Amino acid sequence: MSEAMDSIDVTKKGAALAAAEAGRFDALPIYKPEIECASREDIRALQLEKLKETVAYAYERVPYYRQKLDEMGVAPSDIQTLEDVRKLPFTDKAVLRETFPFGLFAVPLDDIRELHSSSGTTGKPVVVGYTDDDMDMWSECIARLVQMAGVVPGDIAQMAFGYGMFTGGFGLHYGLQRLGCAMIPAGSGNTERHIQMIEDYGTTVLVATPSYAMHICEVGEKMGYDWEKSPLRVGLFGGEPCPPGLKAEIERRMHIVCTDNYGLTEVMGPGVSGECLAERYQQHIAEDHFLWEVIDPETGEPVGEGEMGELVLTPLCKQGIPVLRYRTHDLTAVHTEPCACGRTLARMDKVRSRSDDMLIIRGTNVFPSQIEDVLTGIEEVTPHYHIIVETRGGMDALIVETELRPEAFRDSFEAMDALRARIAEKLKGTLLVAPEVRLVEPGGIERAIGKAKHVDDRREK
Ligand code: DLL
Repeated sequence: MSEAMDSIDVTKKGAALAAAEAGRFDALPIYKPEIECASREDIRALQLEKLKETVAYAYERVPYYRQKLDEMGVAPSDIQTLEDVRKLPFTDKAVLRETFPFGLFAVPLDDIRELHSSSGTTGKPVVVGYTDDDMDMWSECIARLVQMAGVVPGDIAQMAFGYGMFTGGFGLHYGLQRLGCAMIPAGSGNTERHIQMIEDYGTTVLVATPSYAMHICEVGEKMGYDWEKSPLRVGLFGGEPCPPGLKAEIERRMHIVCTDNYGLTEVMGPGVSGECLAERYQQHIAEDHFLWEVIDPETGEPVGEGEMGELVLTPLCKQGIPVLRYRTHDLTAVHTEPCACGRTLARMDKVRSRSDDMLIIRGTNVFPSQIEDVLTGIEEVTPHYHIIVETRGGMDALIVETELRPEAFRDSFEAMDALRARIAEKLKGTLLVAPEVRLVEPGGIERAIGKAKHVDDRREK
């Protein structure tokens, strides 16, 4: 532990979190300061060098990109500045599906050590492959972000993501081991056993989707488990949006510090960005491995610095599958001013919505995150909700199911109806569409053990 830690009161939370709470970010170790704290000029120079290599590599080795660039009249040597990335074609999920399974691979299968895939709901899955070097880079990106989140070597980390083809389980597993943690590969599900293991093995770090962490919290409370006395101190969340209200509720009820990390299968899996302990609603991007752009999803043109748009990522020097300008559909804004934690890596705002999860209800655009924000501001209901859209008499009908907290439950029909009307009114004020609100009894909304599915669009197509 660094000398700067000596003056800090180390609580159950552990030295790293205690330092963060005291605002002593100088006392927190940084995994790779030569990159994470490099000057913006050095980061951009490194990105340019790697971008040139990536484009040449994709052109040489992937027939799809060679053909695409030839059609566009672009040669790898045309990439002379970072802005030249705009000369390159976008890649979207459809391309990865059309080339299923190995069409975009740049190396023979002999050189692939691991395959993962993302299922999606329709069509073929997206398959990605990692070489030895890719695996090494993946583990390092995650080691960096877990250290950023207050995890330290010697921590005992319990995995509540599913293993298997999902990138979340193995990705975090390798990265936590790289940092020097002991892994408990519990996997998702069997919630009571998770709680028992936290107690028996002295687990200090829990890796889960925020939805599943909330469920683990509730099941523990029902079992009479005292989270305050639990050895657990860090929650590493990812794989789905983590609204501020949900995060605050989990932190309060489980007595842990939670951070969020982001990534997607097509460009690597988890490890693209992670939240530090200073700036709690943004995530540092591993810019030495990912070139980011933020574009207007309609026009494909870049938006101004710090403005909200769709995140586009180009992994830099990934060997298994080089992907150029991947359109994530995730909406965020990126900021480059220095962070109090000492890192200079750009920060992206937490992803709350995707450009493709917008619902158009009777002509009005509605994002599920807007509904979530209204509900988290109402103290009588839990963070669990479900949105149904159906066609009634040829019109769109929006139904919001929200779950009552046990203490908010009243015997009187009038009291419940008044609450329901108040929630409907608040939602209408924000969405400009009148929803039907259904109050569901405590525990009545199905819990997710992975990513929560909040929307059920049953409209006639
Ligand atoms: O969810 C990778 C991952 C696993 C990241 C575990 C972090 C932790 P996919 O299954 O391909 O990969 O889903 C990727 O999930 O485009 C986002 O829409 C969403 N997503 C992932 N992490 C976050 C996050 C993994 N922290 C898609 N916040 C992405 C918001 C997230 N959305």
